[in-house]
Amino acid sequence: MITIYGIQSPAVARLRSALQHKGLPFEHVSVNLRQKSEEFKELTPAETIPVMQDGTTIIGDSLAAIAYLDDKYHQTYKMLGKTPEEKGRILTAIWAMERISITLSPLYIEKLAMAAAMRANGAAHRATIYDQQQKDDLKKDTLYRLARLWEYKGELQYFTSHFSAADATMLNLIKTLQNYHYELGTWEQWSQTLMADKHIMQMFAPDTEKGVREI
Ligand SMILES: N[C@@H](CCC(=O)N[C@@H](CS)C(=O)NCC(=O)O)C(=O)O
Repeated sequence: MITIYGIQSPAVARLRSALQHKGLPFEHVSVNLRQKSEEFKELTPAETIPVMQDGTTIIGDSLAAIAYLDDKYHQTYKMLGKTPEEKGRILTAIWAMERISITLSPLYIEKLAMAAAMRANGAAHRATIYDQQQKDDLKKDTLYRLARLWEYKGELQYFTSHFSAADATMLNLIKTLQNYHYELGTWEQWSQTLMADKHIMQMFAPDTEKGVREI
């Protein structure tokens, strides 16, 4: 049985989606990010969720975990493409999205009032709050980058021939941006179409879903 540490978060949803598509059984352990336990910190130098445990293998990044799963369980559904070319395309799209996500973290910190908890966890240097001008600039820049990604995706339904980690990452990003009341136009419609697929939609653990235990 594979364990995912962490449950309701964008990066966790991306990994959960990979396990669901691959048909590999897994369980969640919840993680208290506001007060990180020693048990959690021992799992990962990054101290972020998700962490994935498969037997004695422990991986502390969702994309690294997906790459591991594609290699280790190579007969299962490929989340990073069926060919090296698809893999390159998927990872390029993901990098463009990660570049957006990194700039959004001050909004997340403000919305969830995370600054105090981050400081308590020794992460004060990241507890930044944007002023209104920065928020306006961020929105403009984000919408520009989303338009570039729409061009990059092109006429295809997915970034490649089939649903992949790039599409899962984009669904996460759209959900996050909707929380900040961004108007996303065509991406919003694209997201609605994909989320109508039950198999895809299940990547997001409901707020009520709990891990088998909490650390
Ligand atoms: N690139 C990492 C990102 C992980 C990440 O930033 N996780 C967030 C939640 S989505 C987290 O653990 N934040 C708490 C912190 O940074 O202290 C991955 O894909 O696993």
